[in-house]
Amino acid sequence: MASIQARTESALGRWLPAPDVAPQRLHQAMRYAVLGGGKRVRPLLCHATGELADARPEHLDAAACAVELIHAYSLVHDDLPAMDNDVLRRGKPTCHVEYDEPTALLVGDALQALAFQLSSEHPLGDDAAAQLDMVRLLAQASGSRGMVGGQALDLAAVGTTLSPEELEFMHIHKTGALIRTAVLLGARCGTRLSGDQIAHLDHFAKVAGLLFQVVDDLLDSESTTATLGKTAGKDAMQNKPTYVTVLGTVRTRELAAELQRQARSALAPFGDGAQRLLDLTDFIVARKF
Ligand code: GRG
Repeated sequence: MASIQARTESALGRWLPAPDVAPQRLHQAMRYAVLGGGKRVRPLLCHATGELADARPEHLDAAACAVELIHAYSLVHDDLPAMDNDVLRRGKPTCHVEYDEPTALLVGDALQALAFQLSSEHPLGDDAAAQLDMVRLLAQASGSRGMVGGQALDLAAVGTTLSPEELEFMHIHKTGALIRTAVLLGARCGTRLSGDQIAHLDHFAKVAGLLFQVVDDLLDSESTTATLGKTAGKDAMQNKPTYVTVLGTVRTRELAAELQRQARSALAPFGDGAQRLLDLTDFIVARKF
């Protein structure tokens, strides 16, 4: 994990515009928002799946970094006063606090554009038609039928109650869509996997995305700001429905355990080859931030 995290950090550092290139302040803010923090869960999933598919590491770097840039943009925009209004992210002041609101808005816009430049400019595999479809997948997962749609539902849910099904629908989009795409892009960077095998991985990815969010809700309600590196208890403070408020802590823990079992069993057909994805599933559950 540490070597993929380091590899991702260095690839992101290379692909982000240099801090001394004009407009310097914007480029510095982009680097501030992306580098030196974050668990890099999506790149880790992309590389682990790509290994199963015999993908070339340099192709996986481009796919993994494109997903991570979309993720970083979403965090910068989510933290803005118009949305979650948060001052702490990855243990440091949020982008709009360190810089200013207009800059943070532009940072998110520019990171999103960079993700699509990267995924269309650098080879993600040896087949141009497959690459075009991968760029399409990333766009779909990022947009109104994916992450942005989930965020719209999240904002609309403030002060309301949701059924468990509505909550799941929101999280499958807000958090799950990009996690799923990290896995699918990893699989598609290689050529070794059959359609059936990709379908198993897709099932794994959907469950893992939801599991990630269920654990996130538990952490938000049970952990501290110092450990999380972001404001703890934010969901309750903002009167947002979460798994903890909808199901209660005990049932949320049971749900996490059940999703962890489902994710592991979706990987069973791959035997030992899926060890890194199994380890990442356990990491998603055991993580402290
Ligand atoms: C603003 C378009 C737009 C979308 C925002 C992802 C998101 C949608 C908002 C983030 C708010 C949030 C707490 C979501 C829950 C799950 C999540 C994505 C947590 C943060 O991801 P991690 O834990 O973060 O992977 P690091 O910092 O490790 O990269």
